[in-house]
Amino acid sequence: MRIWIDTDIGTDVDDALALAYVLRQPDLELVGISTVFGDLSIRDAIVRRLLDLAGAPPVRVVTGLSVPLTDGRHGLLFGHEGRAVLDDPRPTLRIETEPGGAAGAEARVEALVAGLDEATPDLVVAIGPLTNLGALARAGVDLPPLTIMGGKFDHDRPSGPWGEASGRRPEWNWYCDPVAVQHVLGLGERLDATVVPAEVTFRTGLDDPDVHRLAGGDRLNQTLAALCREWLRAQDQDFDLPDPRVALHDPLTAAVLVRPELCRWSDRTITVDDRGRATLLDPNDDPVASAAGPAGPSPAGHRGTKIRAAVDVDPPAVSAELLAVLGV
Ligand SMILES: [Ca+2]
Repeated sequence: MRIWIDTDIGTDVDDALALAYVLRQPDLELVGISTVFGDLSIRDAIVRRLLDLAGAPPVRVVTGLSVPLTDGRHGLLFGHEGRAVLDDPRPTLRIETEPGGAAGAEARVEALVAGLDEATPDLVVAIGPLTNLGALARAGVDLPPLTIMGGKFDHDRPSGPWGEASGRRPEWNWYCDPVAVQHVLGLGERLDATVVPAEVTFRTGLDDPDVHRLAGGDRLNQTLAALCREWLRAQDQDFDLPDPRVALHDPLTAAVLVRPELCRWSDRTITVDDRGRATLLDPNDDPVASAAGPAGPSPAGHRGTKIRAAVDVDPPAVSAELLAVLGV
């Protein structure tokens, strides 16, 4: 299966773990990568460093859009990005205008179109804010089938690093650029999307012995272990979170391409509001759907989009699959 990854690699360690998984999973062929959201010089450099550490064959890396399509949202980094993998990284923490202005943005969208056309992926794994894909949808470009990490459909199930209080907080990727999500969902019947939402992904994780196993592996795995520890340190010291952990949001989203049995799946009809809060429009008798409560406001002219969503996961099987493919 030919895979393109669209990623905000560098903030949470899970994008790096997903990239390594795709590189080492023999049933997946990585044919291209695009970066998105914030200081992309840092994200591009991390991609190239990990490709080098993996001894991967040359693969195209396309620099995407730094600034969300949504007014008032900015491209954000937190300051720890690049540590443990780059020499002396100095990320720009906040980007409010697209580098090169409108012409720069247009050139990067054209580069994305050209890259996807040449790479002919069977599928795009979208593991960051949907800015790049939303810009393509807005430009009328047909997208390959998507597998997306994002959204939260069960708002009553606590999920996320902020614990109980985060129950009604939108999921990060979709919060960062809700207009981009609306453009992607606005493709309607032209969209073939599988979504792995936060209430599922937050149940997965690597524990300390797992990270220790990575540290005993090859250079790529040693770097992944160092990135895991940097992410745990950032959660503890920079974000002051009570329960730092390495959740496997993005590796799970990649792994279901070859191991769909890691999750239980259901067809859904969803909409996303202007804050990035997802709502199910097909409650039926499903306990997950009915827990989401009444449908929220729909974007103008948008009556919901059919997707396939993960609704349950086997967490130990996810970490076991990741570590097995990474060879530790
Ligand atoms: Ca990500």
